Amino acid sequence: MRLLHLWLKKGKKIIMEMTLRWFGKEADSVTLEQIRQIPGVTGVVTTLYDTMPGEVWPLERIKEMKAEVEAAGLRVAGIESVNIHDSIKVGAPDRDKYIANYITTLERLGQEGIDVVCYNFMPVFDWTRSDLAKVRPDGSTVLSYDQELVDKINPENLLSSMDSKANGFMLPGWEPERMAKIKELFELYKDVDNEKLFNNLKYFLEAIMPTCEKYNIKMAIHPDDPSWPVFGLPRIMTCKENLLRLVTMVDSPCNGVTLCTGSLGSNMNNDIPDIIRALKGKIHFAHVRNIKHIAPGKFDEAAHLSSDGSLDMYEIMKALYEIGFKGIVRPDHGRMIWGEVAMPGYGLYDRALGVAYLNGILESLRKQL
Ligand code: DNO
Repeated sequence: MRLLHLWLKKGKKIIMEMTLRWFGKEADSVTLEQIRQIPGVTGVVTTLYDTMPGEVWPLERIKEMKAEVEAAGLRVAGIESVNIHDSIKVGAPDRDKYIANYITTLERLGQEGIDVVCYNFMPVFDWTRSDLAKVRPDGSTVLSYDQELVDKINPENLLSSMDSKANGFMLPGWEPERMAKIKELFELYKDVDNEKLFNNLKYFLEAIMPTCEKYNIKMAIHPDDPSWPVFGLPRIMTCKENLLRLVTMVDSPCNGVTLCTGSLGSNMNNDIPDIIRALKGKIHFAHVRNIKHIAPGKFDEAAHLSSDGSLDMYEIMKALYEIGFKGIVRPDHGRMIWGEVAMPGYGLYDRALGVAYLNGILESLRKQL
């Protein structure tokens, strides 16, 4: 692995490391062996999928996960995600206990040399879509979002309304254990507004930063997806101003961002290359994908190629390159193509095409700039 890294850092400029998200052998239809064959991919981002937010991760399990990935010739380039217990997000009296557990997990990851942790601070739900398999003219399917449709959904029935199109796979953040107590969860957040959420995030970050600094673990918050409030719940990681507030409110080199182009790009007012430049030095992880705007509050996901969607992927990669970003990058949600049956957004084929395309842009950037 060390040789690989020396190779990555060789040449005119240090370059970013291409990775793929992997959901573990129990849940993922994509294997580590397949991932290893995608040109340029050297690592995966993964997690312990059977742990619940708030639990301490067993050291043995972390070691096993690492060993399994390394046996396939890859490395664990980061964790996506160590999820945050709702008590921390709402600032409940028992939050310190869950923060202490989080710190223990970070220490164990740090001891194992894992140094990027992606997390989110979205209330109740992780990312949200209104359709998990919208058919496009070429027969591929994509995830899509339509605020008008979402406004008609009763969140308490959400899981059953989406499940039929999820190819039998569970979406991250939509675990049945959580959905079973969804009323309680909404109740917990009833007095939490954007300011409280920001304060609770600050409290959490201040508590964990000494540990992160000790082990050089870069915390990379994921933007909210879509980047506006959903189901009346507050959402704060939505725009340049709020991301800058996050990185400045707790001043540590370990406090940073997962720059997710698709999540931030859901809001047409977000200028992604501009956000990237503003966050120079604070981006620890990049999720790079394209989406196609249809109207405000309505978008389809797309192939990674610029001309297939509304984002300029060349300008995005150029901005990352120009700020000297040398962290981990991954393609993000792909279309479902060639008859693949996989977790929506996370099949092998279109994400592999995404990697090839992003690698092509990077090669041309490296040779030109
Ligand atoms: C969606 C993903 C998110 C992300 C979490 C990070 O495809 O990018 O589920 O992993 O928000 O905690």
